[in-house]
Amino acid sequence: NVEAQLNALLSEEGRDCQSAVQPCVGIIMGSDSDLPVMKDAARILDAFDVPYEVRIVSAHRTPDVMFRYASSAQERGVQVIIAGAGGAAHLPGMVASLTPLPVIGVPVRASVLDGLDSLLSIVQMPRGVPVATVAVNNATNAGLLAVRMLGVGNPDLLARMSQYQEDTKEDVLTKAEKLQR
Ligand code: RP5
Repeated sequence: NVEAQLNALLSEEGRDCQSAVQPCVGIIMGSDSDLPVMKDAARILDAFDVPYEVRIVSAHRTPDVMFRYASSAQERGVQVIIAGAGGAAHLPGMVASLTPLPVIGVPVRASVLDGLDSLLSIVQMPRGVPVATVAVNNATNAGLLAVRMLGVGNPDLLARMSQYQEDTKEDVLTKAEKLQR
């Protein structure tokens, strides 16, 4: 069930969201079936020590919950929302329409159309309601983008992002060197 999966996710990461300091990022998803993809965003936020909350919020199954979540996020101190959904993935766009906060959309590969349906649903937002869309199933990039957004007002966080980029570069160079031997 959802609770068991969330608890497993949170204990795996050693983080108890309930007792964490004020969450800066809201990670939401349309279904617990999105969790295997969306936990990658949580992993990144853990790595950067960014507090977050995780919620199942469905645009079409629990529209009232979605409305309450999105319209109260700013006053609760959330600064960025990462929203993942599959199929007719209207969750990120609906949430973006209910809050002035930046919303990052994660298209989840969840149907026979291999995620293209989710991607187009999220990326093709009409003018006026932006959703920053990452690649299909790429919640890692959603987490990284959230860290960069928060880093604009947090020089320490931005410095850690620079270090992450440096580490990524070193990792690639090391692998390339090994291949050449
Ligand atoms: C969407 O429908 C969810 O985001 C999920 O990706 C997809 C399938 O949901 P389940 O039928 O697995 O609950 O709302």
